[in-house]
Amino acid sequence: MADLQAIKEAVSKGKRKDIAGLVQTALDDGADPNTIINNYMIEAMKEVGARFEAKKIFVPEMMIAARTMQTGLDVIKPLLEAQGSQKETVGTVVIGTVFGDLHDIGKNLVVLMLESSGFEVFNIGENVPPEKFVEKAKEHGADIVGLSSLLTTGDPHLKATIEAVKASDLADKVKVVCGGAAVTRKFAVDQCGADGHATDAVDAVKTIKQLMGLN
Ligand code: B1M
Repeated sequence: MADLQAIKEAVSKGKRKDIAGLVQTALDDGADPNTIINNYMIEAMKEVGARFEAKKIFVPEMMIAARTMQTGLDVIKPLLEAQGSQKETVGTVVIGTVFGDLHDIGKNLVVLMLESSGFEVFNIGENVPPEKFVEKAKEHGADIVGLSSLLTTGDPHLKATIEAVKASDLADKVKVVCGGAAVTRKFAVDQCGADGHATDAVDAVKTIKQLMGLN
């Protein structure tokens, strides 16, 4: 019988050795991969963030929790990838985490969801300077540039990246979509001129499809 609470606890407590088995058992018992991710793993990471903020845990514990989540995601990944494997490419996305920010789990989830929805995605990594977003968007003929930002100190870099895309000759070809815990719609869209903002990976797919006129 699937013990989804045990998955949440394993991520939250950083029980990396247990997580793959727990996730596999849950999948074998018929649990929905998206439910495991959204209702248990991401919730666990929110708890981890709250404990970090309250100074009950520190960076190493946060890191171990992140690695545990990643190990669990690796079990789910092939299932989500298979959902997208038969579809034709519906658009091209270049995505990265903004300069100064090394958080990658949320961005990688967005990548997974986009790929499973038929997008070709170029994941250009973390700590990405504005000019690299522009360069890679040109190189890959992107329809969308996706920016992920988890730190409030990333705000100026998010703004600089949006400005760099809008100042380039990509401006009328490419739409910029932003997301991540530190980013609000007000800041990204209203103040910085991004074309879209998404709250989670499912919303990212929906927002990008809307911007491309695919809905
Ligand atoms: Co960091 N960290 N961290 N951290 N970390 C946060 C973000 C923090 C909120 C924790 C806290 O204090 N409560 C806080 C930021 C505070 C702030 O700026 N206001 C923080 C801090 C302070 C730091 C350091 C500065 C700590 C330090 O060193 N003193 C440091 C910074 C390092 C750096 O980047 N330069 C740091 C380091 C780390 C670790 C390396 C230990 C680790 C990251 C490991 C990794 O990513 N490989 C880590 C972790 C794990 C977290 C928390 C706990 C969890 C992040 C996560 O993976 N969540 C986080 C607390 C929190 O977010 N509640 C925290 C799960 C993930 C699925 O969610 O990333 O939000 P998320 O992605 C979601 C949505 O946001 C959205 O969809 C995703 C899926 O639903 N989304 C998009 C994301 N990108 C999108 C793009 C889109 C659309 C949607 O369109 C393109």
